[in-house]
Amino acid sequence: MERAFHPWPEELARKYERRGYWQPLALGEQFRHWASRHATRTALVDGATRLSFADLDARIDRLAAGFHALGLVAGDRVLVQLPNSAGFVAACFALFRLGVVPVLAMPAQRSAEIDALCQVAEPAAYLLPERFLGFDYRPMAEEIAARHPSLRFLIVDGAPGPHLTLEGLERPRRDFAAPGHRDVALLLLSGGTTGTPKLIPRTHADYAYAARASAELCGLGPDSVTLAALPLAHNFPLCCPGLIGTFSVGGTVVLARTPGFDEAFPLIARERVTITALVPALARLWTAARAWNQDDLSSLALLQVGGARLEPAAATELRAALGCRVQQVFGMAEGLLCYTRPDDPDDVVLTTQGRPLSPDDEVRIVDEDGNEVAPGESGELLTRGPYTIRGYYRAGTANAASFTPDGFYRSGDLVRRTAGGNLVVEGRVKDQINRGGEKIAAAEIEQHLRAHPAVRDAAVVAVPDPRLGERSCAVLIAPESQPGLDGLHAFLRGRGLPRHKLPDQVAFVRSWPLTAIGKIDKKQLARLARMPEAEAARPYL
Ligand code: OOB
Repeated sequence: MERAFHPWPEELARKYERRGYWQPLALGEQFRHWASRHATRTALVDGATRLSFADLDARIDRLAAGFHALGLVAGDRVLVQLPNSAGFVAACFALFRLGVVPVLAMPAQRSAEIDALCQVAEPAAYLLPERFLGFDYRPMAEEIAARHPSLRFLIVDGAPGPHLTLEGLERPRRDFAAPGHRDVALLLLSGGTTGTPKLIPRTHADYAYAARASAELCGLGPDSVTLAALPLAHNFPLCCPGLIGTFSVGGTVVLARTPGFDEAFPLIARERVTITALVPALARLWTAARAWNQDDLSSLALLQVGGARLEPAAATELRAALGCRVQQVFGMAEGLLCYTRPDDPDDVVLTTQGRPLSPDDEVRIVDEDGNEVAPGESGELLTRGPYTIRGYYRAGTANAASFTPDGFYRSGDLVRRTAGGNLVVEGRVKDQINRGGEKIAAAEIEQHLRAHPAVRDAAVVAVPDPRLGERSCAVLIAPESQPGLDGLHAFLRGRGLPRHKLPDQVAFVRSWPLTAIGKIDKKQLARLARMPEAEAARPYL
């Protein structure tokens, strides 16, 4: 089996501990510590359910005992595909307590991706909702369990059926040996650039550090109320500072099932939410809704926006529409987090993506040959530091493409540094589409398209889009018959792809334009996809 985890060099690990970044506590014990300090305060609001820190801590203990009774042991993996819910939160921390590693899948993911995750992570259990947004997860989970012998348990958060339920697992509290703080705590999904998913092993110590330092940077305290609007399986609402950062200071986390303003605005008004995180595509929708929406959003002090480029004009409008400060967040599940600071001047907040969180984050901006560019020039961002991984989980030789020999992560983002030290994201060199903050690896979709009987070859490119930032266009060579978008969608759904990975438009070419070294020239294809005729061929948006 490939190496699961690439630790930091010992000398650096000791330095991060000496500097207090890495605390000698696993996340489950961290929560116990926070809960003892803030026992009676409200930790979590999920619909009509309100849990104090003590309530949540007790539920986590009962669930940990339940997972243990199933025979799950430290180092095992459990696939968690739950929407934002108390069950998600309690289950993750229960797994942290045992040293069992949650693999966080998005609720929107479907069988092709879940299959691929199971192949890499070989989880022992799969935690799923009964239904969410009209989709019944149980038949999908049953099919997946039939294909992956590692999966011993399907655990449903919901009504009892033939499967175990999360509630039914709970057992009386007992003590377990806590995992080490340098051990892997959880596996996050990478946006990816290849046909196979990459998993990001985050340790207890590094993840807790990112959450605590982010909470401090954002000025969170016990009176902070954080709305988790984006799916918690994403690093941004989970840890930047998100749920974990809010818990670390005794604040309250309010859960929304979906990030739409129709659900979020009434929650902000009712719970007096002070901070939340969004991607730019949603920020635009929230801005537009304020033209007529009357909910009282006066409690909202800080709106964080990240995951994709936020245009300065959109940032200005957002601030005016919601009447709060805006913070740009340029982050990645692999680690590095850049933030504009709450007291930064307007031009920094509106036109840059901020600067690194930690004094020990190292950033290099390099040209194609790996040489550092002149100050102010743009180049690829490479980074390493106290909460940036040194390798993907079980990725073997693929890590050589994503990390330099001296441990820098190659982000694939093109950035430049302003004179004030802030970063501006100018583009990317990775073959990815950033569709409203959801990352799509072109190679993954191309691989599926090539399986279509009429398709000889396929390339997927990004097209600028006013609502999503970018949408996807499939460019196909299909000499015999040209499949329409409807047919392609049906085909790709049948192969287990989720809605957001289906191409938004399709175009055809007879042969590929090639670059000087003979690669498919995707820049040319993107120009083709932007032409009016191609635009007309996109009924789906
Ligand atoms: C966040 O994490 P991921 O892992 O889904 O995606 C990371 C990539 C970055 O490499 C960059 O390409 C893009 O998303 N990105 C941005 C951006 N923030 C992320 N591009 C332009 N402007 C920004 N502000 O997306 C993520 C993780 C933690 C916090 C926030 C976002």
